[in-house]
Amino acid sequence: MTKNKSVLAWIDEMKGIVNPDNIVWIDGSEEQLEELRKIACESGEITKLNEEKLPGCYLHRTAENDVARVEDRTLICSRKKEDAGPTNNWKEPQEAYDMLYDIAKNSYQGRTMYVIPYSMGPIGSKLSKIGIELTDSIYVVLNMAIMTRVGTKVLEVLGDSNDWVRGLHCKCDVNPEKRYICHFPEDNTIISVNSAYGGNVLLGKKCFALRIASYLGKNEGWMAEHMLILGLENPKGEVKYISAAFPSACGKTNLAMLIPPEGYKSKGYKIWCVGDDIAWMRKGEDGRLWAINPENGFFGVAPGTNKKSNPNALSATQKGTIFTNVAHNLDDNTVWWEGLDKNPPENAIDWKGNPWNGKTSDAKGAHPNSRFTAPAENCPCISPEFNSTTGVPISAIVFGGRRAKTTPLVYQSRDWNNGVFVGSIMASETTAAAAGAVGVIRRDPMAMLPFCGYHMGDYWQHWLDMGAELGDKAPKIFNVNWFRMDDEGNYLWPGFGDNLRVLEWIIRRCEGEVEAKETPIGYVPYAEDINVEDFELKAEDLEEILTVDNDQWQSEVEGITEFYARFGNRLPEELTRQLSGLKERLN
Ligand code: GTP
Ligand code: SPV
Ligand code: MN
Repeated sequence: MTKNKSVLAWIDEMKGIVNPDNIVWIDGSEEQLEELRKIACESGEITKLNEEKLPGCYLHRTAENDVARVEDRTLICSRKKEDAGPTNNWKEPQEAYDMLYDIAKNSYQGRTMYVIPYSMGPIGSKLSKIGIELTDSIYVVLNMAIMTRVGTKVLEVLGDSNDWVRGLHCKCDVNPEKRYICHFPEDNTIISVNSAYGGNVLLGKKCFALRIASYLGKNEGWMAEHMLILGLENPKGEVKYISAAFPSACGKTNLAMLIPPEGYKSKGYKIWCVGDDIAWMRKGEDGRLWAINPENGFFGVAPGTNKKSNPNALSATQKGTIFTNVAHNLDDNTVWWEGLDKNPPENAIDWKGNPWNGKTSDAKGAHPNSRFTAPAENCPCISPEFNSTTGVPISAIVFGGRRAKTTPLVYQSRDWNNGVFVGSIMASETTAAAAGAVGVIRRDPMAMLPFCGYHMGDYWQHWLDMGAELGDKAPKIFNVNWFRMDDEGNYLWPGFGDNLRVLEWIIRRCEGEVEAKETPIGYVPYAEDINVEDFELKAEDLEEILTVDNDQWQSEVEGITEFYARFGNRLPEELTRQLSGLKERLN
């Protein structure tokens, strides 16, 4: 399919290691994908679902030990240890290659090597980048064919260039003891062994589009971020774009596809989804920051997705979708997950593959990190700019996380540098998207803790540098928290569609249309400036979630000081200044 020497030489080298029975190049045609679906159905790797209710949809179950990203086994193999920084696991590159090739040796024996040429971003766009993933899993091929743009056309655009990301995935025997997700930023290379789940193996996603791309972005003067991108259309038909970074399973997909509350909808407000997980952003010719979504599909959290919370996501999953680790309803050969509706199936198979009665069982039918892989074009609110090769201009950047206390519903940073500070001190409760404890507060700067491919201190400096370059055309930076709780553990803010009330305030701030209250941490809305039309939220609850509590922030400062200490002399001085500024304002 290609004469590209660098591609052919690398595939030859990998072939010598993994030793496949045969090689199949993915050309991107529907015929080839359909043939692969048939083979995977025959082997039991995937199950075809009800063609009438869920046309072109399939169910897959991963191994019980392989249901989420594994951060402790994810490594950045830069030549120098200090370049990976204190927040990444590191291994010396040659040692890592030796270890990985030893594990990968002959692992394709009796299997087929699938060669997936893929483009992150619209094929041929100057903002896009190309990768080639080798895998022995049809499930990975089918997912990549939804999540990215794959096939012959990608190779045509690549031509004989050597500018592409190598990705080797070996499922091996899914042994968690030998599972490694390794990145070689200086070699444009990713190697993933002994997993077959999501972000560990769909190498275009977190491995390339964030860990490798963040490193490329630093060297080439652009940004790769764990952000959704949405367009907010007002009744005049003007669309303003917002990008937002929340940690895994903290609401990006939901916000990106939000349905406005009735009052807003009837006036003509609308949300357009450009992306739900990753943004690549660059300074455009007009000096503003422009963003594309490098992906072509949604790998979304299933539990909690329903007609009320996210009808657009649900609707996107009604055809051509792969479901992973949800419950299988045997009565009508469909799928179910916690929070889909109040009517769990009685005659079902749970995510572990065991018979399951949703009416009587206490155990979950779907894994909390079960997911759908749905084509972006299925989404009813997909932006007309989704395939734009130039991307969309960003007016506001929003950070956010899960914080039961401390962080108010929304605040605006004092300026760009203060906004970088706000992103750097983000903290959030952990979720099921990664293996490990759930609900523990941890620092997750810019929602990039598990995804930054180099030293986090240098990454912050890159953010500061981008701001200096963008100058007064830089987007305004905000922070939100949909997850404030009362003392009984109930969410104070209803969230979902009502989050538009906050987005509207953000855009009005960008346009200079509304005053705000200055607090030590930044600018907070006056309660009367949050539109509460047709809204049941009690006035005192709104006041409560807009409150900045000095004592809580004093102890927050201690946590930040401790966190910052880990970065030594690679912590930008500007951030030390920002922290001192916050301390002074609190006193
Ligand atoms: P990744 O795909 O892992 O990066 O996650 P994400 O950031 O896209 O999160 P997603 O939108 O899938 O939401 C994860 C969970 O948070 C789901 O269970 C949602 O129901 C819940 N959630 C999303 N938005 C809100 C909100 O505004 N309020 C509350 N209370 N929960 C929310
Ligand atoms: C996340 O964990 O942030 C995800 C899912 O979006 S995964 O692709 O597994 O990384
Ligand atoms: Mn994500």
